[in-house]
Amino acid sequence: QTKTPSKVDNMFQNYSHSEIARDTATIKNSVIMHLTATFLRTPTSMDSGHAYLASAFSVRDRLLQRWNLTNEFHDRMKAKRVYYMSLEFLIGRTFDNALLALDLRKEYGQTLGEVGFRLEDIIDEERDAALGNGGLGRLAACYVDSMACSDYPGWGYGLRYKYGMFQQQILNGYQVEVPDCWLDSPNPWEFPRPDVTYPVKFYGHLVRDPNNDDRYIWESNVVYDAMAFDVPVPGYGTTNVGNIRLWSCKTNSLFDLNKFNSGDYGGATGGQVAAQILTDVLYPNDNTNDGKELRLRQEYLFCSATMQDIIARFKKTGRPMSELPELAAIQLNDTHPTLGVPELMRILLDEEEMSWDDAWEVTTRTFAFTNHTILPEAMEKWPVPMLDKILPRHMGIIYKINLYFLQAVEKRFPGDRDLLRRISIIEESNPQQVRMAFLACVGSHKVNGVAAIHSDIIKQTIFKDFVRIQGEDKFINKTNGVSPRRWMNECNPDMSDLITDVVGDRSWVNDLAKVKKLEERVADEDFRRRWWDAKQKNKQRLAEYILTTTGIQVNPNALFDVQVKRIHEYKRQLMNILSVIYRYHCLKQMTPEVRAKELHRVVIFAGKAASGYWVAKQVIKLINAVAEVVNADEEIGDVLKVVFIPDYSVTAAEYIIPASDISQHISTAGTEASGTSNMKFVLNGGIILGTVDGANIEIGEEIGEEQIFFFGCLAHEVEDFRHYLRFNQPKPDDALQTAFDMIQRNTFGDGAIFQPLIDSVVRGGDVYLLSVDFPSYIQAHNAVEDAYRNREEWITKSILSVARMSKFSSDRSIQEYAEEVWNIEPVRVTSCSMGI
Ligand code: GPQ
Repeated sequence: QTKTPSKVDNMFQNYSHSEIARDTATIKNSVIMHLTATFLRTPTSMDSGHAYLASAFSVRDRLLQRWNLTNEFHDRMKAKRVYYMSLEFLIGRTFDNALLALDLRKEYGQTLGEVGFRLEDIIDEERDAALGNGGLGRLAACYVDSMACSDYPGWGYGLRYKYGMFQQQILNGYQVEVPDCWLDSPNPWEFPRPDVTYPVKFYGHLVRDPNNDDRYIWESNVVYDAMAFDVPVPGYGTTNVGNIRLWSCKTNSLFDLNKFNSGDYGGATGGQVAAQILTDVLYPNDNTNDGKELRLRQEYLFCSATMQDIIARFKKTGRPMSELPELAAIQLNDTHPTLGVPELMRILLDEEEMSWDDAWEVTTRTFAFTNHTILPEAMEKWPVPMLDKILPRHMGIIYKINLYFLQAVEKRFPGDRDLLRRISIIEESNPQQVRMAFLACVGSHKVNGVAAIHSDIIKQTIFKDFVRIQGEDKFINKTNGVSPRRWMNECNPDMSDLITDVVGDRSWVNDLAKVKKLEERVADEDFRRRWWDAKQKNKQRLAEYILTTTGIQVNPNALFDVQVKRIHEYKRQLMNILSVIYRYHCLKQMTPEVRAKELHRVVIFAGKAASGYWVAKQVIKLINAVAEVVNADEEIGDVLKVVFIPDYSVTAAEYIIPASDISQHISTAGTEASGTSNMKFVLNGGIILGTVDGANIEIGEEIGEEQIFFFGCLAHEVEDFRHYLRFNQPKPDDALQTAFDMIQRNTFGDGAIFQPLIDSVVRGGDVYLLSVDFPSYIQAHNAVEDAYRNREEWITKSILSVARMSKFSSDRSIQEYAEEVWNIEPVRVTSCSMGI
């Protein structure tokens, strides 16, 4: 049946002109409607869980209208879209974010108040969507937020894991992992799209097309269906609503009725189990690659469904395949989605019957690649035999990409066999391995790092030869950023209200350059006091959170010293806790009178360790062991408290970050590609204690060196130190030695448990240079302490920092990507513009 376009247009136009009413009476009705009709409850039997669900569904109705409109509009405009491909989206909660974006927070607060609930409690009912590990996944979430808020037609693509990032419990000081069953209750923030489903093949064999040398037919009877779930990304200050499309493996068709009828019940569902497991779990590795076959199949399911979807959408425009790069830009968030490159080649060659050269041109003009680490253990490599078995066609395509690439290089640099060995996409190890970073690089027209220093380092290390071969211009920098919506306006309402007072309105939330105006108020006594009070209130809130999550009572007037991030040796939580041990030692040496004059301090840790990362888990145990002893020491009292907050998450970060006085970003120089929480802390008026690494450097440049405490060796010195320490015993200074001695003397329980941590420094070559940086680290701590004692100086630092941080809005990052990588422009959706 065909539709009459004009009639449909009119209907849609009328609908989109009539934004759903926002008065509290209508809102209340819609909440009650969902309560009764969607959840079969009544107002009398409503608990806070259902109050959340009913309110969320009612907010979602309002969002949906804009969402539909956005997609319809972009389709009609044939706007070029960017597709951000990422195996991780660390979204967190959506309800509060949507309320703020729609400017309905007050109305919903009032409505919920009328039926006896506090908005804050209802917000707390929502579970995090934790489909990511750490910085890389959260960056993806900030980037789709910025695309939505800046009116860029952009979509995220990812996987809908049934179990997200595991929940961390602490038992006897050790991390215990508990599955994150986040989909157990209804999820208002996703839309199943059973009609958007693609078949994805695995295994099988190839048949060559006798009439076309570039073309193969891939025959396989292992075919899984990937089904789309769409997650709305509310734009703030715009009607634009972005989309994250997440794939889930659909298993219905894999039920074997014949086996069932013959009584083989296990066999009947076996195919379903094998398929479903593909999108069951998020791999909990941050900055490490474990090379599991299931992960490879996950990556391919993701890439294949995404590429099929992008091409299906493109085809609706009626334009020839050669014009794909005019309408689609694809960003690879690290190497995890790199199979998208050979998958696009496969579709163009085998299904669209393009020539190799044309297909390759389209592919490289479409893809761009972001590298997020140079840690060797994180580099993705897949054994050739594994790839060949699971994806025979792709292995063939990768061989050919490599062959043509090496031939071109050989032509330009004849006879340099060592160069060819170094840059080959296939590593000549046993077995051979596919180097995914090289494949991503060769398959893309732009390659970028995530902070200036990191982008320089990758040009001098992993991509050095590629810079020479493919030219300097291909390798660029895009310094990361974070969303001011979530990381200021939402998580820090008091500071945000203050900024709004200074700016005159809330437009700074989408235009962070306006915070510059804070500088004018730095000498205003009243303002300074309110600024301090806002921080104190956040610290009070965190103190309550700490009490409920750990049972530890902390004094909100103490200095809050925070290190929250994934637990990793390169991030050096070990160095931090060793300095705490040393501080404890010093305090114990003092007379009570002297000790009473010491600055009171709460040292706060949080973060998860990958399940298989034993050393990181021992660090968690050490932190908890130290906390137990220090916190129980009556002589010490409030002068020093140590807290490990369990189950770090986006939501926990929203409590912790606004409450920090000082936060630590202390990776060995050259190892933290960028860091993004460093930006969040400073945007919330906190000061950084950090190494000269990642985005710390650019933060220092922007806010001024008086506002940041740097210490430690520099990136270019690291190699020499490491070389020295490979052949010489490290020499811990007295402070570090004291900390080791205290552990070994069983001050924190059985010291033998922690001997491997000490050995990693004194016997294992001290790869992360704790012994090198410890003296300057302690000095920096002392400098922080002196500065904090001077409250007026501290407030000045805090205000000036926030005022100068606008560079680190993800809106700036996205604008740079849009202009220099994706070549896309904002498309402002208005209900009127539907008329054209
Ligand atoms: N990052 Cl490779 C992750 O969070 N996980 C990863 O697997 C890799 C990188 C981080 C990186 O460590 C941080 O320095 C960055 O700020 C972040 O990606 C976003 O670029």
